[in-house]
Amino acid sequence: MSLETLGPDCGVGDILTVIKRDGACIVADVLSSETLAGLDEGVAPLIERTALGRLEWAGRKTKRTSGLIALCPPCRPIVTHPLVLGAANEFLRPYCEKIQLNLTQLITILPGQGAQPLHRDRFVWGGGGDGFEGAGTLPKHIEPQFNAIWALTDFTAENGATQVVPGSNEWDFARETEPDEVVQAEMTRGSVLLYTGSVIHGGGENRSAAPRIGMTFTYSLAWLRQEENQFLSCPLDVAKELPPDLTDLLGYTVGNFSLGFCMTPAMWEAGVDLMLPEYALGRRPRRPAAAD
Ligand SMILES: O=C(O)CCC(=O)C(=O)O
Ligand SMILES: [Fe+2]
Repeated sequence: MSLETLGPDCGVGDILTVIKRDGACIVADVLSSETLAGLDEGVAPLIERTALGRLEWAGRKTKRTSGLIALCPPCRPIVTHPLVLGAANEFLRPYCEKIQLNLTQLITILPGQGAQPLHRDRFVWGGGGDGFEGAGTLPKHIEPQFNAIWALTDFTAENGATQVVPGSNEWDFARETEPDEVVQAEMTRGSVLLYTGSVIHGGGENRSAAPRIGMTFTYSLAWLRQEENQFLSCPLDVAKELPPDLTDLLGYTVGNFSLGFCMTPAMWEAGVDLMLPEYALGRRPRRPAAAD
């Protein structure tokens, strides 16, 4: 078993075909060398200043840098990359009216870091197994999440390329993974691993002498709580300067109908009568809301 790797000219439909079957696929060589150079410049000082993980599960020789929308301007256009955002929208559309940005994180796996326990990301919303035991979960037929991990270094079997269990998105949650069912997402720098919230995966062991750097942006149904609180990670004063396609993804818009309406003190003072988050950014909503 292996992960299917699509070329950079693939379309959303090609991605969806593989993702629905395997729960994951790689799109090779998506980012240009100029884009990668800009990202390197933006992320290097952030990674430098990020502390090592404090929990075994997250990795004590792993650095996790979140808050990327506010902290790292070169990351912003990657979040709205048309191919990945198109695939995220298409994959999640059966379960929602809108999608949102769920989490931003640089994952720097340093030499000597062991493999992360295998897991399903969807269990952040509750559910069984793999370290996320808890009461309640989303019904299995709802796909809550679509993920991208962009390779900022090559991802190799030695340096901790993400481990993935293709097809496990269809498994019963209780089924155990056999070692020969695990493959690694080996890919060149500038490629992206796409995978669903339901597929079993985890960071790989870094047996090399250099860090493995992944930049992950995950997307979820806009009616779910975001894993990373984007309103605190990217507060109003920063969000005001960002393009609407990005602020919509952060959640500075309603999730549907009235979901996520607001009345800030400034909106109150200004006598704004439509309680839509766009007004908090000093903008008019792009589309009239159903609540008008
Ligand atoms: O770093 C990776 O390759 C995957 C990390 C991951 O799955 C996670 O932190 O949830
Ligand atoms: Fe994960």
